[in-house]
Amino acid sequence: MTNFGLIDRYREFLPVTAATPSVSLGEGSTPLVRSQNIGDSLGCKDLYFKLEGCNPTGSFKDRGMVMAIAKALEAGKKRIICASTGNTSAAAAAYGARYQLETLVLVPAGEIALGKLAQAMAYGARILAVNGSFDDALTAVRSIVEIMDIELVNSVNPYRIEGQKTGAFEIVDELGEAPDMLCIPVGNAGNITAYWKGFNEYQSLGRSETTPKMMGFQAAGAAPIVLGKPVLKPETIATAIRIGNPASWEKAEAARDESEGMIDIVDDNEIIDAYLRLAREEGIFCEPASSASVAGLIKLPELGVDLTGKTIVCILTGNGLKDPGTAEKRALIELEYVEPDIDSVMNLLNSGK
Ligand code: AN7
Repeated sequence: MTNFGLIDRYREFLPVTAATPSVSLGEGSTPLVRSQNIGDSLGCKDLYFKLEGCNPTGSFKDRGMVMAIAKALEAGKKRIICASTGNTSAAAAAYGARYQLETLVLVPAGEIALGKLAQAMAYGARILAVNGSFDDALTAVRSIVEIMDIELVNSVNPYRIEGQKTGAFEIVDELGEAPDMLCIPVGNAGNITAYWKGFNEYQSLGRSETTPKMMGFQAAGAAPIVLGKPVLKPETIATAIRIGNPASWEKAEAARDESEGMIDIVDDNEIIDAYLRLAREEGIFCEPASSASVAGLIKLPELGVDLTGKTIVCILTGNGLKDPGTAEKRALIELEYVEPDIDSVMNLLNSGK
């Protein structure tokens, strides 16, 4: 099959009919990589990272987008729109281009990572940089769809959640059982909602006996769910989750409460420490928002959560290449300039530096 994506793989669990067009960019089936160093240092039995940055546009958003686009095409839509901190816009622009839908993305001006903006440009979307936050952009988009014939592809579109729940299916299919805990970054809260839905559906179907505790993590400057009130000016180095008023707020709380999990805070230093540990101890380069899941996991023992003997999966939502600016600033290693001959190289290496 040339188009083997997640709709083909999980068709029976998705809202797909004979009328739903076959849509795929080869998303899903991402690697579940066992931790080589961090898991042991924390004393967990098994720690895995799900590399959602291996999706076609470099983030988990492709899982939801493929489903939203299939249903938009099925409904005869010609245009799509989203607000985005970057990854949703990249995914919308890619699938929009592939299926010839006019794509309009609203992003907070000056606040999205360079790689994501480059993607939206390359895929040829129309990009409106709004003078405001992601939350302002989403509010605008929700009003626009009231008066324009254009499909909303943010995660308030239920098909996005349907597609994203397949991440949970893949984990259970691969491990043969649900993990004890799932650690996941929380921004607009669509993904934690989707994973919880997926784990529950698989359990009802008898594919797993248990469901995991859902451990969500927000950035300290953008933690409305933890604080219990919207954050008007969210601030964090993890621009993907710089969100002050998540659309799926109640559903995230339900996932937390029903699973007996938690939603907690990680600050920017903890996010960057985890980001560097993932790169330097695991060989995994994810974006800062993604490493919030691991920053949170690293904090759990301090919060009194016992990790001994536990099987844990951290969702690494996006690729590190999305945000070269943060790598340059926070993972900087000085280049050592040298002439291209053996003596110069050896002199430099022996200079005791
Ligand atoms: C890498 O692209 O909201 O809690 O507009 O890009 O489901 O919002 C991105 C969110 C985590 C948070 N990790 O997921 C957008 C956007 C990365 C992300 C999240 C996002 P949700």
